[in-house]
Amino acid sequence: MAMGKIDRLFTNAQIASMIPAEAPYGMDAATALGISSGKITWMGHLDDLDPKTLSDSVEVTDVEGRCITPGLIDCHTHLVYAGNRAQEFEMALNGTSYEEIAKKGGGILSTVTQTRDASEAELAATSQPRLEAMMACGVTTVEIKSGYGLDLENEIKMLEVAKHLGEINPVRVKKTFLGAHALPPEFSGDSDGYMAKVCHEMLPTAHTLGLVDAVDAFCEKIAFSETQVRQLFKVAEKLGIPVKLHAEQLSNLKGAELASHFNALSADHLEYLDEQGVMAMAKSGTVAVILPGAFYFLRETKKPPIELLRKHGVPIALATDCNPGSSPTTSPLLMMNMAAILFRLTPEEALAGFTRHAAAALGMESEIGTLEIGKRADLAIWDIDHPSELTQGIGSNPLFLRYFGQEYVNN
Ligand code: DI6
Ligand code: FE
Repeated sequence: MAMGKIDRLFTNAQIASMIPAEAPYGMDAATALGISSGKITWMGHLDDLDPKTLSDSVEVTDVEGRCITPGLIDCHTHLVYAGNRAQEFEMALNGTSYEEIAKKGGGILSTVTQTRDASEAELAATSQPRLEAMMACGVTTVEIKSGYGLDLENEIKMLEVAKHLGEINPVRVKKTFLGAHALPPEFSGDSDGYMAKVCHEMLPTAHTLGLVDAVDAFCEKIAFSETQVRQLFKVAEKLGIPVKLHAEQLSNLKGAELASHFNALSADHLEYLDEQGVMAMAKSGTVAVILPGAFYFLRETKKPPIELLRKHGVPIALATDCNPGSSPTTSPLLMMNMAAILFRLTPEEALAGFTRHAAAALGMESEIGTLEIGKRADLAIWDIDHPSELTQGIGSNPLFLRYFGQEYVNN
């Protein structure tokens, strides 16, 4: 066998491969799964397994009828930050809007101040428990954005911390440069000047340091215009870095169309997305990343156009958007429940949103996101009878164990 003998075998499982097939959840028939050197190399029935393909030291785990899904992928997070914004939460409950808080120098900028003040070690230490909480929910891949540094030194510090967290934890971290998240106070009144710095200094330097897997921006009236984002995306294109965009979260600036024009991996939030934007995304294969946590927390009432996304065949991913201001959560499972209750996603769509489609939103669909021969052995094993239970529970966590590559992690 080209990939080596099976060194790890899970038996007696219900395998929800999430491969699009006629069977719901891709639960075709396989009840056992074999792994060699961190990759899936065999799926089927134990009776059909040729013992010669097993390594002498194979470790076998009988999961006693439990459900195996692909490890969850959180494709949109701002997990690295310092401090918290509980006091703004209180202001919001007293009637101040998110936009008003941002204009008063609160919002994103208050996290910027706290993040700038933190050392690399402090930032890593304060972010680590959030990553642990995600792993405890079955997450095996997480995207982490910069965007609370907003200058060269601090954006790089954030990306270094994200990279470091991926090195010291059994989880895959993808790093996204979000220098164009908000206007830093020192550039007040000069957003073009800041965007020029982002384009010509910050992004190229972070890229040269190998810290940028994708480029993101916040296209919104309180952030950056379509023209400014276009400028950034042109630079990303030249550097060969894929793009994604916070688009149509608070208003419709046609961000999704712009992102699609640059063949973006994803356009995210999308509450104010219209059919033209949906069609542009369908054409470019851009994934719609829906963030129910931010919708819920900001008490938004305009729902993302799920029916239009379905109609035009745009893949729908879900993510936590883990951040201190608009979505303070580390629970993909809670997001799946919210997506079902608030937006009427089916439980199968919700799970696809944290597996197959999330992989596509990171440009990693050939490596992760489904249980298939040749893909990484990133598994979540759940103490449930059927995968619909993952979406039905409100804040429950039936994770039995998580398997990441060669490491066996029992949470
Ligand atoms: N949209 C959001 O919901 C987050 N960023 C963004 O562009 C909010 C981030 C924060 O408030 O700290
Ligand atoms: Fe976000």
